[in-house]
Amino acid sequence: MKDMFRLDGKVALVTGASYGIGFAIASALCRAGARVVFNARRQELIDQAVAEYARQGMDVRGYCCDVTSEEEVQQLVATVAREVGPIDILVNNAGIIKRIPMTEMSVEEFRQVVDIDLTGPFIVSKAVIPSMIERGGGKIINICSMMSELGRETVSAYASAKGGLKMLTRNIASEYGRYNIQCNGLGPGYIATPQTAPLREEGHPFNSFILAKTPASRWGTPDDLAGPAVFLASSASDFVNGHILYVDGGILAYIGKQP
Ligand code: NAP
Ligand code: GCO
Repeated sequence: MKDMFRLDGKVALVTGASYGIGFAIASALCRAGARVVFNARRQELIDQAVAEYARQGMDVRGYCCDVTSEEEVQQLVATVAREVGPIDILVNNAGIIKRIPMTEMSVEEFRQVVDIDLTGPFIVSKAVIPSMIERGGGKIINICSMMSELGRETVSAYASAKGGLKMLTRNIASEYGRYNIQCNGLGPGYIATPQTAPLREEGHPFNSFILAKTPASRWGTPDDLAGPAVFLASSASDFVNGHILYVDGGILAYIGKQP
C-alpha cells in the first residue's frame, strides 16, 4: 500500500518554492522519491533555498524563472528536460497577494495579481502538458485557496484569481483527463508563511479572527500540506481528477466560534 505514495523515478517542478508552502511541498515530494526542481524570480533567495534543501539532505535544483513569462517558462521546461528529465509532476504554487480595497486598487495592481496567480499556472501547465501526453500521463496540482470559495475585504484580485484557478483546474482535468493527466487543486487554509505574516503580527485582530474560524484553533503550517501534496502527486490519486482538496483545519465547514 505505501508504494502507491512513492514518487521514485518521477521529475517534479514546484513553482515558487524558494520558501513558504512551495518549499514544504517540494521537500515532501523529494522525500517521497521524486527528483525535484523549482523556480522563483529572486536568484539570491533561490541560492539560499538550494543550500537549505541540501542542509536538510535534499538534492533540489533551483532556476530563475518568472511564471508570467511564456518565453522564460518554455526555456525552463526545456532546460529541466535536458538536465534532469521531462516533468511528470507540476505544482503551480507561485503566487502573490495584494490586500487593497477594490475601489482603491489600480488596474495594474489587479492585473499583476491575476497574471501571477492565474495566468502563470495557465502558462506553465500549457508548457508541460504536451510532453505529459507524449509520455502517457502526468500530475498537475494547482495551489488554490480559501479564496477559491470565499471573499473578504481587500482581496478582490486574489479571490478572482484563485476562483479562476479552481475552474482552470477543472478544465484541465476535463480536457486532458483522457491522456491520463490528473489535474487537482490543493486549497490551503490560513498558513503561517511570509505571505500571511502581516496578518499574524502581534495584536492584529485577524489572528484571533482566524483562530475563531478554524475548528483546529490554530494557523496551519506549510508541513500540513506535505501529505496531501504527495497524495495528489502519486498513483494513489490516479482516479481523482478536477478535485480541490482543502487543507484548512475545517474552516470551510464551520460557521465560527460563538463570541
Ligand atoms: P510566499 O511565502 O509569498 O512565497 C511565494 C513564492 O512564490 C516565493 O518563492 C516567490 O519567490 C514565488 N513567486 C512569486 N511570484 C512569482 C513569479 N511571478 N514567478 C515565479 N515565482 C514567483 O507564499 P506562500 O504563502 O508560500 O503561498 C504559496 C502559494 O500558496 C500561493 O499561490 C498562495 O496564494 C497560496 N496560498 C497561501 C496560503 C497561506 O495562508 N500562506 C493559503 C492558501 C493559498 P520570488 O518572489 O523570489 O519569485
Ligand atoms: C488573506 C490571506 C489568505 C490566504 C489564503 C487563504 O489575506 O485573506 O492572505 O488569502 O493567503 O489564500 O486560503
